Amino acid sequence: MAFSFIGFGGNLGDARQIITDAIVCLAQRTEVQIINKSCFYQSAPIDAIGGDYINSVIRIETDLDPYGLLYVCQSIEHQFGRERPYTNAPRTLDIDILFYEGFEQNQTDLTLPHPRITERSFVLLPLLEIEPNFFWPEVGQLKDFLPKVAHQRISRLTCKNCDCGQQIH
Ligand code: PH2
Ligand code: MG
Ligand code: MG
Repeated sequence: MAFSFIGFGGNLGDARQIITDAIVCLAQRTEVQIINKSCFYQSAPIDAIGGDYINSVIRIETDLDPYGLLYVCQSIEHQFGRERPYTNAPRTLDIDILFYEGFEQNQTDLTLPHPRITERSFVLLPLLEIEPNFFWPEVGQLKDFLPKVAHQRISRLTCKNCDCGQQIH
């Protein structure tokens, strides 16, 4: 059993609903347990065109190996109509494995940890919401990277089960 963080993003269609449904699909897999879910965040597109994104991060525990988990994530993307006409094109659903316990590699089909975690507020803020002291030996405390992304527009959206909703920056 390993823990892993997974990031969700989308900027086509009802992205909040799509991400909610995609998390349900993941939770239905017997090899995946959802441990924690962040709120939804609305973020300006980074290195991409199109409308604002909805983003969220979850922590899971899983019996799947990294490639097994990648396969499951890609099949859920496909199920929700993900198309890849060009790099960073607007999308209904993007599911990225951000971190997989004890696993590091740099391959075109799967690079872990995700190479841009520390550069993107839409990953850092939801991840730190559910794991405020996340420490990654090669990189250090994740929260130390927040000042570098402070210029990226993002706001936490109001959820049903928490009293969030304040503007972050
Ligand atoms: N995903 C990208 C590129 N840019 N920008 C935001 N705000 N949110 C995303 O999920 C996102 C992005 C490529 O996966
Ligand atoms: Mg992505
Ligand atoms: Mg992706």
